Amino acid sequence: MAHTLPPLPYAYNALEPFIDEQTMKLHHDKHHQTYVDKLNAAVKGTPFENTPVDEIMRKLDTVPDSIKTAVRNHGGGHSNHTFFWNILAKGTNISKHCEGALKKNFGSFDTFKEEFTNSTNTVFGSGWAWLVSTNGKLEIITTPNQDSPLSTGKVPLIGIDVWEHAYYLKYQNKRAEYIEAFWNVVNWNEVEKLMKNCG
Ligand code: MN3
Repeated sequence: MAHTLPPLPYAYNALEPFIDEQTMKLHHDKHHQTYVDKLNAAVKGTPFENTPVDEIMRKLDTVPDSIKTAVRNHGGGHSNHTFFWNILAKGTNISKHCEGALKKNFGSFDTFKEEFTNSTNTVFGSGWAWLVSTNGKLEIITTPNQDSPLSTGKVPLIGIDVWEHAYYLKYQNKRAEYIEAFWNVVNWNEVEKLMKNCG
């Protein structure tokens, strides 16, 4: 079965005023759909047509060279955006467990937030910043374009899309304001679940 666009797990306006309805509509229905369509075009007639996208990204080095770049970009786009929608929600609180893990790895929640914000601000051009787990150790990384942390053996726990399409309608060139607003829509319940799964 071909890859399909998962429905947004909430209404387009659910993250207002931090992420606006119009951006969510375009971002999900147009940008994400395009990644899905182009991934399908690339993997048509190969076993990767029926492989869950996260699994494809984990074994990207087994993808034939002729389609590897397309799969890296569009499979990455599909995987990253599916992840992104799920870690967004308004009004959740960070759990004690989650806060403890961040404290252990970064010294304090505030230090983590500052380091994550700084890393996100320094992404040059289009890309993502992530909180990932690497064999249980938490770290902040950035990836260019649509590269997936899964392809380097990391488990994403938080991710922020800093492509201009993610914020330009509302924030224009003010990426720092978008990143500041992002902290209001981190779905800590989901982050907690992901953290527990990776130990
Ligand atoms: Mn995007």
